[in-house]
Amino acid sequence: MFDSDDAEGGAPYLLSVRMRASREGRHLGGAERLVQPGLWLSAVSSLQDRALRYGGADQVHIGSDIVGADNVARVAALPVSTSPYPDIAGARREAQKLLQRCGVPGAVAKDVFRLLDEGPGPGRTVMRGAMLIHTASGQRLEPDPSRGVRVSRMDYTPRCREILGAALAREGLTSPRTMEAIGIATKALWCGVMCELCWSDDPGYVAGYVASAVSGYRRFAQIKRAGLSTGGRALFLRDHESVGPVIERLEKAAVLIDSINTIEGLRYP
Ligand code: WAQ
Ligand code: MG
Repeated sequence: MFDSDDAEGGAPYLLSVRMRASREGRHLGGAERLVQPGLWLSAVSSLQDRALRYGGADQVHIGSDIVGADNVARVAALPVSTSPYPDIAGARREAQKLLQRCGVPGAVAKDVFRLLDEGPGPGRTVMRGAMLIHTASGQRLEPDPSRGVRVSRMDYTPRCREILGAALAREGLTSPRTMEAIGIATKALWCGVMCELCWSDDPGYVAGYVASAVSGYRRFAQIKRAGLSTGGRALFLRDHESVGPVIERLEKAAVLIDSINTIEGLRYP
């Protein structure tokens, strides 16, 4: 563990900066930062870079909200580990086992794999946010099935970003997607989500993960077939969890990731 950065300064508020990029009205992707006021412009500029990486964007929106510093929770990043299975079948077997450990029945897990392969939105489209799924029954709970639920208002402190980034780079993990995904998964679990399954809708990005309190962020080098423009996120909720407050936290609660468990934690378990 290391202490949270005092170097961040004690401003009474942070800025939540959010980017979304689209082409011909179709969502390409989004990303976000949560920063001290002095880092606002560099956050905007990093999100602009990120938007241009999608390629083909014809519209980029970047907006900022002010968040009172007292309302920012500080959490540790989930420990990260990589599955030894390099192939899709092995990855999905392990992913299903990890989900089952959290109470997701095998049949529900398989259904969700199929949804992510086909496109989980209406008419087999890609969603902008995540599916919310009732763990036991597999029932879909997100109010808007094409938008889904966006996990929002989370970021790393500058020092944590640096340390986690360096640790991931030592494992050969240099894509900004990995850090972003660890951030999303960390916040989702903090909000009361039981476990998450994710892979990208980018046809060239075949890695994915399961995140849960028992497995941490368990990464699979290849969990989808290359060339598919489908993917998404499934956030599983416990039976008794009421959906409204979880959505409110996922979308609105501000979370700063200020520590990682240990560098060795990257090889957990
Ligand atoms: N909140 C909820 N859902 C989201 C969010 C968000 N902030 N961002 C993306 N999604 C959903 C949406 O449905 C996208 O279609 C889908 O997830 C995939 O998004 O190397 O890059 O940005 O360890 O394409 C996972 C592996 C990469 C990372 C995931 O997702 C690694 C990825 P993408
Ligand atoms: Mg994408």
